[in-house]
Amino acid sequence: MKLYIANKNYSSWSLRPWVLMTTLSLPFEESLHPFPMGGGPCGFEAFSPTGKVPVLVDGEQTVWDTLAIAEYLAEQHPAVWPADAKARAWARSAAAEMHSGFGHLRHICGMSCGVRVKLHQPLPSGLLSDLQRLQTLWTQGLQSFGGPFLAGNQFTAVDAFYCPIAFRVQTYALPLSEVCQTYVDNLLALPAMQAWYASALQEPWLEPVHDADVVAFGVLVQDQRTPA
Ligand SMILES: N[C@@H](CCC(=O)N[C@@H](CS)C(=O)NCC(=O)O)C(=O)O
Repeated sequence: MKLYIANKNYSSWSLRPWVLMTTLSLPFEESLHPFPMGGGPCGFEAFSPTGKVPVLVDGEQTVWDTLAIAEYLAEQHPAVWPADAKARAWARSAAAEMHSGFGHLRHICGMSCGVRVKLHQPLPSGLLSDLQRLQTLWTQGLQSFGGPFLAGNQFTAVDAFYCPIAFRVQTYALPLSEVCQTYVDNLLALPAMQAWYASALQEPWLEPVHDADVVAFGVLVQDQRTPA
């Protein structure tokens, strides 16, 4: 299988299947295509029907969109979703909620793994309501299924869907309850997350449009990137 992704520093959607496949040891070849410097067409149409990443290619089969990739993988690898039916239904709901929701959080706190940003105070009300919903959801999962992952004791697709949030919490120092911060710390400590982060820091493509978006609601306090 070949997984097409964009910059590890910025591409939150790319991270989801990458961290899922890496953590579950599903073999794949990575094909990374950086965003064009300064904006403009990405050229992803060469391999992606939507011009977006991620895209999974398995022989003759092309699968685009993160949720579809998770379901495609699950057909061959049941460990993608929790074994327990109740946990599985909850996990699918929570992953779908991430897929179509948390718009304020995604807009205000664009992913940039290698930087640290202090958000202007007070935090926008939309961001606060997304954070409240996020914590209600995470706490419910962690308590209902026993942790340390959202739907039980195994890392599954629902955790992969929230991995970009872990990097955002780190970048923007988002305020979370102790239970939710511990979950974030667990995600950040995963070998796959550490590997993604290390690569993100070394990427040579410091893209000005993404970098401007990241400080649209705050100020840059640290840039840990060391472009190779
Ligand atoms: N719903 C899509 C979203 C994919 C997406 O927006 N990807 C971004 C990168 S993180 C992209 O390819 N942007 C390029 C563009 O829009 O031209 C999915 O889940 O895969």
